[in-house]
Amino acid sequence: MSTVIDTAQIRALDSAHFLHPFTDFKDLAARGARVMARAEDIYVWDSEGNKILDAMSGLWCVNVGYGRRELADAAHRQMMTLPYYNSFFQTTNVPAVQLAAKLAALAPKAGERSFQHVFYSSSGSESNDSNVRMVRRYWDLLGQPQRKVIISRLNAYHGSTMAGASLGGMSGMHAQGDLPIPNITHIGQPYFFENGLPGEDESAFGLRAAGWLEAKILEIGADKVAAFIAEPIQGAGGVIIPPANYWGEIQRIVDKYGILLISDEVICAFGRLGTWFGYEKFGYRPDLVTFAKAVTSGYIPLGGVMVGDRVARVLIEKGGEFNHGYTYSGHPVACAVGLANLAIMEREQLPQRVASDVGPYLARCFEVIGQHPLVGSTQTCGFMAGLVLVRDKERQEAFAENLSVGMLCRAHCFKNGLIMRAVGDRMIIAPPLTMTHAQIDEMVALVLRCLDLTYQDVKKNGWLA
Ligand code: PXG
Repeated sequence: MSTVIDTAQIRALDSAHFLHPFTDFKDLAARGARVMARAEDIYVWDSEGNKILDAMSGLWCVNVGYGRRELADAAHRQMMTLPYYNSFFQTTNVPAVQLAAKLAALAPKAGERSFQHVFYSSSGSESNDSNVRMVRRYWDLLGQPQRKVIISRLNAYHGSTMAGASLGGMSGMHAQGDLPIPNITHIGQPYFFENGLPGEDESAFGLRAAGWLEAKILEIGADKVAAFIAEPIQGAGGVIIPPANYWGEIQRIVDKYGILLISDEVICAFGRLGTWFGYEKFGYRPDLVTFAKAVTSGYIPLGGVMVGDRVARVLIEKGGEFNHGYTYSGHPVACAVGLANLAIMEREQLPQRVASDVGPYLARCFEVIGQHPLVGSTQTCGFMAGLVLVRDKERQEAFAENLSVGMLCRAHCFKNGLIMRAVGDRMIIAPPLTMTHAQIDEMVALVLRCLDLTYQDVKKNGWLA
């Protein structure tokens, strides 16, 4: 299928009318946006005909790949049957009910930490706003209204609404709009490369990093802490994979003080780590789970919170009316696409495929990438991976921040037909879970070529040690 787009005209209209997210408006208006025209499988094409391998699954969401007719058909069918109805006034709809039941069935059973209930939104940000509302309501209903503080982590990403950006630990976001809102506070992230001490091994660091949570709880007063929120692996923060013992220690601490644990799985759920939910991979037991993105593989906006039995019981039995919700909570078309998407994942066994086949293969490929002279180290988990660019491989020395070596590398990727994200000097990928071995090989060859080109640049500029 070919799409004829007048690139110059679309660029001009874009500059004139479209304010993009996380964008320097003036800068983009001057340079002109790349116009994405179509997509198929793991590739996207821009309006000038360039074919690009999308190693980021759009923005961590297109887990089943592009061009799935089943998802379009599910949306079409539902639009012709019931395109919209609200869930506010004692009404419901079939896809929303079926998807909630499906999500409950996919979550592993674990006593009080089982999940029977879903609260819907249309995005990860909204879902985390809902989490704040639910967590505070929970403690109010239990007669502990002083339990208000939610602890999060620096360099976490939890969305871009007022609550989402406050929960997130991005200093650039806090600097705009008087954030964080009250009663949200942050501890350090479990990033060994940056926060490990000289001579400290990774497991000692894991315990020390988890200990920051206990120290913060004691500093605030345990009776004032409502919840701890974290991503299983920090995605937008740069694929920060915590040490193996980190999550067990976090679980011990939240249990000791009775505080709620929110697992923000907007990136890590739905097969990304080789499990349906990221918390399964690390063996912890959250009370609330945020989801969005890959629940529909990004084909249509949908998000929500899976509400564990501990919280649901209180909200249901003691709560009366919960004064919170969205026009699109339980949107029938979005939920129908969600159901069709999960059916594809089940039929093609995508989580299992990541766990036992393409995940381990990607890990082996990244070991090879790790030998590149520009690469300090690589990390993979399931079907996400990161590497850090360094000026001195031997001494693991970072480049000066103002050199923006990551952005240089990203530019080479775009020019050479590869989408790879740069977070500072960390280069990261999260490809569609459907990739074949041959496609992984193709991606790895592109990564290596772009690393070579970046290496030539930094060498020429005299930036190496
Ligand atoms: N939580 C997590 C863990 C996320 O990754 C959100 C919440 C917010 O979801 P919505 O649907 O409101 O965007 C996200 C979103 C990046 C990038 O640069 C990552 C996200 C969004 C935008 C950019 O990696 N993740």
